[in-house]
Amino acid sequence: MKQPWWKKSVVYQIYPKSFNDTTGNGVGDLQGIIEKLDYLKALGVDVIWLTPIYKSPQKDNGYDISDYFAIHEEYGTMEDFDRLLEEAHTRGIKIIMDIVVNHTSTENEWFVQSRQSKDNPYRDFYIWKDGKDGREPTNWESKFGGPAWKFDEKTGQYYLHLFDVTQADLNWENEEVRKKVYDMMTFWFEKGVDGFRLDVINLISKDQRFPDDDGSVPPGDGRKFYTDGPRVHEFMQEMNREVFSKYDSMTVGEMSSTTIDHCIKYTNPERHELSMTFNFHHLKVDYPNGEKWSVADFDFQALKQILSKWQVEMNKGGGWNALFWCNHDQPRIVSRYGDDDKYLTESAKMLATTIHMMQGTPYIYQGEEIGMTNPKFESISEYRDVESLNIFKIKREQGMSEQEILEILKSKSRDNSRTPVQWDASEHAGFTKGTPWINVASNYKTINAENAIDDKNSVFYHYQKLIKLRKEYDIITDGDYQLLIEDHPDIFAYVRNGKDEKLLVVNNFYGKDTSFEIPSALPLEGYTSDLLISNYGDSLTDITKGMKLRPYESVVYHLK
Ligand code: TEU
Repeated sequence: MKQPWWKKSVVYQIYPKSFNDTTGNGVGDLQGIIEKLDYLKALGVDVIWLTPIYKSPQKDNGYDISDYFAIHEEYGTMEDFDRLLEEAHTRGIKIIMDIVVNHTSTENEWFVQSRQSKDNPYRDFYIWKDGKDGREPTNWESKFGGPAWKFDEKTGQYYLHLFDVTQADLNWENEEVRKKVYDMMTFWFEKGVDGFRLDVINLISKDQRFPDDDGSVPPGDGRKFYTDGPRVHEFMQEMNREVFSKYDSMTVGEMSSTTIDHCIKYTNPERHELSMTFNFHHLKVDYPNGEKWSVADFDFQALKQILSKWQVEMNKGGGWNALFWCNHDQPRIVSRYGDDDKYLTESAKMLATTIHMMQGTPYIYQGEEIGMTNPKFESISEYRDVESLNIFKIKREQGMSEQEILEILKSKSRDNSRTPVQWDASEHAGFTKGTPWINVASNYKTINAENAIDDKNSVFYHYQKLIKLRKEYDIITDGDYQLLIEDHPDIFAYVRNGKDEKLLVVNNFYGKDTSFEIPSALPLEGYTSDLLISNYGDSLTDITKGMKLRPYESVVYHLK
């Protein structure tokens, strides 16, 4: 049976605010994306994921939508969007939109109406509850810190906000809400978009008992009462039936704190829910005891086990992974699991190879393809992210020193990935002629797209080659996965098994020489090996029983 197009696609995520500004207001815009489409075509990406561009007060940079049918004025007009879509399609690049339907901005007309009175027709579009014993209806916490309920004087009730207080959760139990959402999605599909990235879509079904969290199951912030909730699969199947099934579309769900079993249910095609899912377990191995707000080395053995378990189980269950290291919420991977100094190029390429040779659809976050790093801001005044600023305030109130919090933000803040794309060595890295809404990282004179295009050994051309390999070798899309030498202290090695061919992927995750023996689990007799890609110009062209790898050396061999 013909495979869906997105199984061989590579997606490029654009955070418009920080991509390319053509008006000089310091904020990226849609025209700025149009001007870089040829750059993306040269990279070889098939799909662009646009983070929210809808009208928004921008409290959470667009994840607080006030009008689903209008373009945020700083980004341009609906005509600009139509032109972007046409120009992308002309180049054979599809566009998927980021859609946020777990919550809306409190400036959305639906919420403005809902808060007017208890009998307003929109009242039940949101989740309003009476307080309990003079406090919030439940002890749930917002993911951005503080209580997840806000008291509204006008009608004397609380409304639920799992994120910022300006992001009110929609009531998905209300059929009217679901119908409005499906109509809105249809509006964008009818304009010609190719699919959606669905923001925290596994949080939309809440346990209607709204119980307190007794903390017996960590982390005790209430997420167990709304994560992969009681009706979530019913709602996904309804959304697919009412909307997705009517278009040749790709849909990817962002699944906060989810499980493999649920992701198999979300993505097995026989269930008609979503095309694929993002999960974040591999990006929490530097959260000691699950605590994001800390500075810690990543747990390499846990990383190998988690990525491998998801590869094996999702394949077995007929599910489909979205493969990624970076996005607009995560620190830059080369600063996090690689080396953003001496071995920046080698480690950035190694990290790319590690996930691009896996089964799933790979995602490249803007600037990842040129090795952009965390900016290492020195002052809280440089930060813009609502989550980071909330955490700074909370930690200061708890008595943590400013310096200690700044060290944590340098490592974990979402702003690490939100600094402007570094296009060239001119002022503000060629991102804007004005003052950027957030500072550019100070290394832009060396790390920028112009230098990358001029350097045949750059990270850019490594990504370009990985994308080409995915098109050329079906084994990357279809082969089974097997972790090798799983306890090795430095090496992440795996093999992809095809009918009469294999792919051997070996990555040194550390900045020192290491070695390993090809395990008996990988019989080499009768195979010839062909080096497909490496991050050193002179890696061994064929495998031998005992192999040595240099700092961050990464090799892929095709065995047939
Ligand atoms: O993110 C959901 C989310 O859970 C992450 O933001 C992360 O959990 C958070 O940083 C807490 O550590 C999505 C969007 O990607 C994010 O940008 C939005 O802020 C959020 O939802 C609310 O819409």
